[in-house]
Amino acid sequence: MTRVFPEGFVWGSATASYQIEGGATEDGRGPSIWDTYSHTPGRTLNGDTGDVAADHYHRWAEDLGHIAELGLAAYRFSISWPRVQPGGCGAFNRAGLDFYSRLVDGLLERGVRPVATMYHWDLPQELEDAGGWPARDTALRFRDYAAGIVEALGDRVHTWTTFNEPWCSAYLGYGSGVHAPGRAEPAGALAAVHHLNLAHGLAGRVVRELAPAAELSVTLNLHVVRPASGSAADADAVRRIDALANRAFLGPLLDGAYPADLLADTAKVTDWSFVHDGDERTIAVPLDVLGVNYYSTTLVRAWDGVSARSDNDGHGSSAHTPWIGADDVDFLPQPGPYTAMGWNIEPAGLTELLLRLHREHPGLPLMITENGAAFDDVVTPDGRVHDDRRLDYLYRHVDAVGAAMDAGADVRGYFVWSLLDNFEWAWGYDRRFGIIRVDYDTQERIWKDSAHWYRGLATTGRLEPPAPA
Ligand code: GBH
Repeated sequence: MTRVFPEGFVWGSATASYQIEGGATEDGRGPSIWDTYSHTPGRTLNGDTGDVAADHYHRWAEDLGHIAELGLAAYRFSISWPRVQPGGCGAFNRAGLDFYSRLVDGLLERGVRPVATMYHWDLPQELEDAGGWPARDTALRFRDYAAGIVEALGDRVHTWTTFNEPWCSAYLGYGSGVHAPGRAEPAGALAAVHHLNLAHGLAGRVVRELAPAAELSVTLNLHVVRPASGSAADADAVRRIDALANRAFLGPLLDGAYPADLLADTAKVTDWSFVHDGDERTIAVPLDVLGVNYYSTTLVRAWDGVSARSDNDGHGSSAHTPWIGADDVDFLPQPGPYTAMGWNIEPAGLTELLLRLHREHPGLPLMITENGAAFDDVVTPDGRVHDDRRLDYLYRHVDAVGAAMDAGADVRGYFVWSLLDNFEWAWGYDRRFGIIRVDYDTQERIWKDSAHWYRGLATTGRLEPPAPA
């Protein structure tokens, strides 16, 4: 079936600074927690680092050409905090700000809407040394950083997104430790949740003041959590994971308060005294649009304490759980098919998620700020990449977005993750999410079949089923 998206629906693609830029020590950039982490033996697959990545720091103009040729209406990128403010506080680095200023101007010249994320995981190392996100001061430093970049780029940026997936920063960075800075401190992870939320509120107010014409958003990786059975115990496991994964952010952001059940569930870990009077009001700065990243679903059951556990919950190589205070919840494998990340492919979960948000927060515009898939791509002798499975994944998820819109969800746009193959965090360069292939020996960019297909979608707004292979 052909699906026609409304005029003005925004088609874009997304990247993140540490994953594509390289230029890790150039023009005054300071170290981030991901430089430290990736250079620590054993932390990333094959010891890969973002030192060079897709060399976007030098090839940005070529990459702008690809964005324009794809016919995209918007480009979502992130600003590297240590590139523009190397120590995380004090002086800004002119050369770093100029890089993003050129990028924004280049997008505007090509008629592409700049969507800037302030923080996609690359905290200046000096701030981590001072305590990182478990420390309240980091949120205050973030406000000053936000003021510096909004002053420099201001209204030229169409949408300011404060954070990308604070869930990952808090729980993977400080809970399970499979992301930088690699700490496993349950109470610290919950403090990080709060300080990330607080930093969002503080920075949001800066955007309102300094760039009143810009839109304000935050991007969350919300979880679609399903129970293994109809039992009351499994329903309670869903409730608890939903609290940690979703409502720990949606609550303060949209309802002005942390959910009472979250505080009760985690009372053994912390008393939440890091939440000061007035913080929840600060966090609830009105949003213009909520960014939603979606990849897969989560299946849970209450663990009976006896049977073997599946533990399919993103522990990775870590012995520590990201699910603070929920050690007795078991994460079950799902039926597949899977992407190269081992994530279950389930487009209906995206429709379900969008309709939940529509139901619980009517009137809040939504944007899919990431969706995409890693597969093992093969380059044919004539230099093509027939990435049928990625193309099919994208087709079915865009269709799922359309289905949610048919049912009333106010979705404004869709950004494919990712424009380019890039540094996939703990998985290094082994996992490829790009619609454009990067040859890491030559830095040559090659359009995969999915890129050709996406250009058709972006330029017509018509979603056609992929031609059978
Ligand atoms: C996004 O994170 C990132 O924003 C982006 O930088 C990254 O390249 C892209 O996705 C692809 O990975 O722990 O049980 O929830 C994805 C967030 C968090 C989704 C961990 C899958 C694993 C299962 N991911 N989650 S669980």
